[in-house]
Amino acid sequence: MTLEREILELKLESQFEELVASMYDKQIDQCSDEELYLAILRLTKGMMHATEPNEGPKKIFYISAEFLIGKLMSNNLINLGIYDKLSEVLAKHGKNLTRIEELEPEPSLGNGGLGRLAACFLDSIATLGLPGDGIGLNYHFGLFKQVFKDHKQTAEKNDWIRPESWLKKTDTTFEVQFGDRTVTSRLYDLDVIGFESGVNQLHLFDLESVDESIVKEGTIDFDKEEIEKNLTLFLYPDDSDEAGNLLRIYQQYFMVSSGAQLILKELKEQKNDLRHMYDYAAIQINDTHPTMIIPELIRILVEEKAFTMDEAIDVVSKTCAYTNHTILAEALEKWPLKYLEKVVPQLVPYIKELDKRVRKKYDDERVYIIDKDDRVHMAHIDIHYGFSVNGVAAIHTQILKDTELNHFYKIYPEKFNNKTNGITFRRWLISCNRELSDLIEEKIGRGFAKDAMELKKLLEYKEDDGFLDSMEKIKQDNKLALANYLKEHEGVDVDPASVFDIQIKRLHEYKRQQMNALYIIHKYLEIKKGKKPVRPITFIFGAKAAPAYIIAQDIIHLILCLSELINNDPDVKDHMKVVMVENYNVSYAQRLIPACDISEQISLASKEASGTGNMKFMLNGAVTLGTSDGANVEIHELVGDENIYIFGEKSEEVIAHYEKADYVSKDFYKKSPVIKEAVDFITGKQLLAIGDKKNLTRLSDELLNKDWFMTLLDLEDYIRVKDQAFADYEDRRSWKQKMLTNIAMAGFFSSDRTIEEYNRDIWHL
Ligand code: 26V
Repeated sequence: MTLEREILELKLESQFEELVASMYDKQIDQCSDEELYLAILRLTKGMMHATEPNEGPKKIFYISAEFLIGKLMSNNLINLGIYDKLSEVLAKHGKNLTRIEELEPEPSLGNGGLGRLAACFLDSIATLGLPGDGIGLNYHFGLFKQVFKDHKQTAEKNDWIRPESWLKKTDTTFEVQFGDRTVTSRLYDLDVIGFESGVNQLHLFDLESVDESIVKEGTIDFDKEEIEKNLTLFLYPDDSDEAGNLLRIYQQYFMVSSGAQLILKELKEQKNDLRHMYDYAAIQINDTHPTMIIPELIRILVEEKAFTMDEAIDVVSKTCAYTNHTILAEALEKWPLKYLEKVVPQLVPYIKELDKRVRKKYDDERVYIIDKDDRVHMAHIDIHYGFSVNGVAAIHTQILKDTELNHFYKIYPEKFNNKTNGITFRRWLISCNRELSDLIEEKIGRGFAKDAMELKKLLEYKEDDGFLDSMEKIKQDNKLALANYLKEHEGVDVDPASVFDIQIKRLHEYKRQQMNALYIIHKYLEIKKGKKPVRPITFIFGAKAAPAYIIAQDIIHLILCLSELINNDPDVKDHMKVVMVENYNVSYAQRLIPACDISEQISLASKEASGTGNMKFMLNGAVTLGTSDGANVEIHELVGDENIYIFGEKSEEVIAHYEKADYVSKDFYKKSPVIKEAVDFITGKQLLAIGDKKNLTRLSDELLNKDWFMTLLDLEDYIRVKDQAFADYEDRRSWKQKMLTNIAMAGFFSSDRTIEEYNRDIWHL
């Protein structure tokens, strides 16, 4: 331990005691957990405030509609280097830091991977000592809170903001002008502390006139037209109708206008020459949601800073870079021009000008910004008027180049680059699986916390039974802890000696939770026929579905009905259990991932841009069962055939099915008795006795008549390979070696590596 650290730790105890005394006039042992939570919050905020900011000549602004930061206490304490000491101090007074942390409300400022990636990136940017701030929105109720009623998902608001929180209200306000009104935005800041490094900021803008009371109790319903009151209440409100879509555009412009004003204000304060903006700032546009920052910056430079149009376009294009996170057509934003005319009429002439310039240069409708139906393709603005376009895993970037964005790739090959996603090991190992992290440290030292590639050193222990056993013991303890938690929170008994098979991610047909459900039906029927698995299996799901996404709701309904049927069937319940956890979120992920044996990554090949859950599971010693999609491909390359279970058709084959339109799900149903039996079960007597006929029939019809994401195509291969994985699990020594290889090879997926690449190739800070 360095002298500096020793002094810090010595001081910490007295500092905390004094703080508690000054706040409550009590000693630590006399305080409630709530009181201690607030004291730790104050201590941590104070220490972060006192930490040097990361500084340098150029700064990255990461602008994103989502920052799925999760609870912050543990992470901030770890990054400040005081987690263990504080834990010890509290324990001395009979207090438990883990229990205290439970009191922290979890903000849900993101949907899933895209938002969580942004949060991991902020951690890595700060850890690498790079100057870089996030820009986003301060949604009061974030994404909804999921509550199950009658085996269906219902949505309630998640109010996470308390009088005392990590948020710091600032004096900075901006006017944001819309076509039909002007509102005021106020800046709230969150300190982002790097691991043993400096501090950056997450800037979250809020609507000054926001009114929480317009949301009806126990729902997420509110008047979508009351923009002055609702603008920052929810993340991505229901976009199934026009009012919802307009609200999204209002939100996006609110973020972009506030963000642009903030960036220009900073540049001015530092007396930087706007004509060389790109020497001082890079703006990373996280998916298309913040795209309007491009025309907005151009507009400001022209109208307020006396730039010519050519100059403004040139400067802005050299400052902005775009990350694509999906190839799903329905997720690529195309706003009707008439919506933009209503919400942001001041941007429309600029968007038209940008389109005109494209049309003058390229005689190809596919690259126009405004299409023949007067829809504005947001990604096209980013690609033409940004200097970099990146995908988020090798295969994803390749698909962008070869098919989805091929006509752009032909014009701008130099702009395209890949940045395979990553995760922060501080949260996804050190914080969520302290025992494993300590075991690793015992063997190879603590270097891996900052240089993740050091994990490779673990390969030396592949034949070390002592080490393999310790690793297995930790997994077993984590499973037991999860089983207890599930008992308490979901009211279900699971056997900690069973295999834990986990699929946690947003609910979407392309992610194919329905295929997993069909496997479960198949297994259930086998057990009923007397074919019992050698070891019981626990199937765990966690997923929220967009409220307006009907089939996704039906899939949740199917899983919840299966869970009801199976967990109560006396012939079956000792051999398998199905659990769908309620309100899956970051904190839940931190409990589930360390306890997982088999990580389900079963998207239809070509559809999952990267996935990041796959990386978190691998790092915690789970073995992947997956398709050749997203980052699974890179995991496969790293760990080799022996240490992963890959099945299903490859992306080229899938893409060819779409091109030829030759996939007919009914054919698979007719040809395979196993498939037929499983699909028929969805609308069979047993499930209809539990569930809702309308939902189950609709889902079954969808699978038989459309099945756009080709569930039945891969089902038989999925069953075969999954059964193989369960069989191999019984060769305990070799399974432990698979676990070890996965952990040891996970270093590549550190978000520190990803951010180093962004900086090296794109930002040049
Ligand atoms: C958005 C929407 C919005 C409208 C309706 C349907 C729909 C479907 C998907 C999306 C996804 C938006 C982009 C996204 O979240 N992509 C995720 O980004 C992660 C981080 O790069 C990546 O790991 C995931 O594979 C990718 O799905």
